[in-house]
Amino acid sequence: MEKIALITGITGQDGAILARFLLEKGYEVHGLKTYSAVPDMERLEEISKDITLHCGDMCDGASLLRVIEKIQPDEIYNLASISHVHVSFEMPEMVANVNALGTLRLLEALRIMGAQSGIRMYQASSSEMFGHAGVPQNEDTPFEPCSPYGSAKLFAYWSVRNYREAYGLHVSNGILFNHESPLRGEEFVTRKITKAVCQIEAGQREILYLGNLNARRDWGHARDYMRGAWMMLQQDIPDDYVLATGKARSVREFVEAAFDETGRKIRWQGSGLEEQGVDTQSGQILVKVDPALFRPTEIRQLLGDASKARQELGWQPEISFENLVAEMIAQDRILPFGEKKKIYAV
Ligand code: G4F
Repeated sequence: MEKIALITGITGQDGAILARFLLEKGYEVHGLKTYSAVPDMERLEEISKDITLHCGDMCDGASLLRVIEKIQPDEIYNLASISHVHVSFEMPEMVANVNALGTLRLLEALRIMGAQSGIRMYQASSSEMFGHAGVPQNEDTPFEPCSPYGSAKLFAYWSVRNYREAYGLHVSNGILFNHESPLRGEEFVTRKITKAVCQIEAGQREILYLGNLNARRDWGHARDYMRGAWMMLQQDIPDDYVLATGKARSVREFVEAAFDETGRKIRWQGSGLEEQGVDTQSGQILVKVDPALFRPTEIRQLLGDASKARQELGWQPEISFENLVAEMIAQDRILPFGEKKKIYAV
């Protein structure tokens, strides 16, 4: 019989990628969609006929229970979140409500349904929870979050573990390091870079402004990571797993890789707020630093060790960093001027 999945946060990058993955596996896919005056359905356009959306919100526990009772899913993927770390410093209470209490509300709904319902839940936990912890980071690394986003995600993480132990629920945490794709929102650094690089290539823009160029992240491809999320729920025993590539690169290196795709080499000159990225051939200044883009506290480096997922799930990333950057550039090249794109066959 075909399995039924419910995805919260289905309109985001991961939701849209996971929905496609599950449809290909023959699942009946449902999504929770919050009310919005201007619905953000762009990423789901091509599969809109194949999925069923339900109105509900992570801040409304009754709506979560109602949707779960109605569709009786086999698997729930909790991807709903306010996911921008910088924004979490501006709206910490809202972020805690959605990311922390929202997960608690979902767990309460599962508790009411009872462990015998057999529903399995995946929680989108985040490497942001590691914060200032030393690298490499794995399931045993003590968390040291340093943003309201990281703290909220940590509350959700522990709630999942607590409900698993206390009520026997089949709930698992995926501790995912940064994962990107052409569907990534333009407010995140990778997509901001690839879009700007394509605009510069097309002569539509001169300069890319960035914040902390030294920050290092372990960047993988969202398609690999959503496959890993699914693999977690296929385990008989729920558990927590890190998904990561095991390689960290700086924002500066991501910039270089993106320009490289368009045939430009970047030379860095100056330091701190005065640092600039210059085209080695033309001498044109292409990258500058904008202090407004710095965060009140910043994670210097995230670098994951996914040995457990490799050994127990048989998971490993298949898409290289170079191919990720190339795919993002290729998609942003299609329409570099911000028009609506039809790029979602990822
Ligand atoms: O792309 P980012 O905004 O991602 P960040 O903060 O690492 O968070 C992402 O990954 C987490 C997993 O670790 C998720 F939980 C979270 O939801 C999200 O998906 O920033 C990456 C790095 C940061 O260090 C930031 O300070 O890039 C640095 N950065 C430098 N200039 C910039 C910019 N980030 C953004 N967004 N914009 C800039 O102009």
